[in-house]
Amino acid sequence: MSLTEINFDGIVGPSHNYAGLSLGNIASASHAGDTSYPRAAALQGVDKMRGNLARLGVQGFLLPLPRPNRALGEALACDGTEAPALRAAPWSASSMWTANAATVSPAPDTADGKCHLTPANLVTMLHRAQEWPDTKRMLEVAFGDRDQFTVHGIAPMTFGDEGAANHMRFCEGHGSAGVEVFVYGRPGGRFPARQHEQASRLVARAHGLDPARTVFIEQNPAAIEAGAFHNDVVSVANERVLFTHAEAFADQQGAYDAIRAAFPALEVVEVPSDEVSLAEAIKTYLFNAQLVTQPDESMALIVPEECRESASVWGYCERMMASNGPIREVIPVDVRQSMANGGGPACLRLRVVCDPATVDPRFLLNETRADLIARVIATNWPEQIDPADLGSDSLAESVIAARAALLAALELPELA
Ligand code: SUG
Repeated sequence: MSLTEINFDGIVGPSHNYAGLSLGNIASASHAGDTSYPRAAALQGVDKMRGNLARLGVQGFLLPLPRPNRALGEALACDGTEAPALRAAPWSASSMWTANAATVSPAPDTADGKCHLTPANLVTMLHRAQEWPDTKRMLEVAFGDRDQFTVHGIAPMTFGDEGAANHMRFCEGHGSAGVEVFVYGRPGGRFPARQHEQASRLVARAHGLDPARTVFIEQNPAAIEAGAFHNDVVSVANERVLFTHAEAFADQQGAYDAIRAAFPALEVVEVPSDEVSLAEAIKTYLFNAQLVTQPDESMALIVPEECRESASVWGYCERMMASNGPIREVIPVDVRQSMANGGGPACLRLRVVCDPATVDPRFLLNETRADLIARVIATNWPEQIDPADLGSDSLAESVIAARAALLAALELPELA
């Protein structure tokens, strides 16, 4: 059994649009009303996956969920007179950000030696709270081997849970026992704190984590105020390395101390505010990066293209690459369509450490499948969507047909 980290990217759905639905997500708010380009968005995602497949040797994917969600439209009594934000919610393609699909605890961390997944309830945002039933069904198919995986029910709706975006794992190597760190927000600020402490704690208990190897940390309220609606907008971890902005946590030194007490090998790469301001970090999504271990054991940081366009951020990256630190390579990728809704490279992936042989192979990428997916997208995904189109019958037909074509091509009738 060889345990490997697999990144499962969300394929961008055919209804990808800019409706400004996420309060506290600056990119989503500032692009509200813009025309979106679902075909280009999904092809950008496929290109990112192809790059990572070549770089890492393994890559998974998750499928877009059924949209428009008629049940939500009916529950909202949508009849054309409702507010545009309500009309848009059943059309959201937000499940592309699979870092919010679930929290994952790999087998070496859990009491029963299985990999545990808890789908996130995403209750804070209406358009995201509709995701979990279909996400759970899909996870049960992809990770259907009951000897290896347990897919749990969601946390009760009273406790907001946003999944892996607020979860970090430290370990010597992906296959060895890890220390899991849960980052939560304290409510009461200008923007919602989407990850509640009680949700983090109950997920840790449900997964059977060892309390001595589990750490709970409060996110810096100032970071939430500045637009870091998930912790993965201001920090990312891989193996022994924490790459973080200096203002990510409520008590920065206390956070390092707490992680180090459970994981003494911790190596912190802290980006000081006078080199990259919190605002610039959030604008460029420097930390919404994929910090990955390459086959030669070196670490690379896969960042959005936007990082290269910022003098302070790219200057920092160049100094980091020239330094003796653990991150020697920074690789920009173009995910601009997703970025305009607040989703960088790290939002688009869910990390699962497991033996690839135990995953339903229909969710694993290879070159042939990448070509197939790209072809279905190029033929079926709408080229553009204006938010005023949402609600139209003809758009609904083409979005439904596009997803059906992808399920047929990938032979996944269970998800229909
Ligand atoms: O939940 N954007 C997503 C972005 C999620 C990013 N995920 C991570 N940080 N892991 C969100 O705010 C925008 C939808 C809209 O405005 O139409 C949106 O849902």
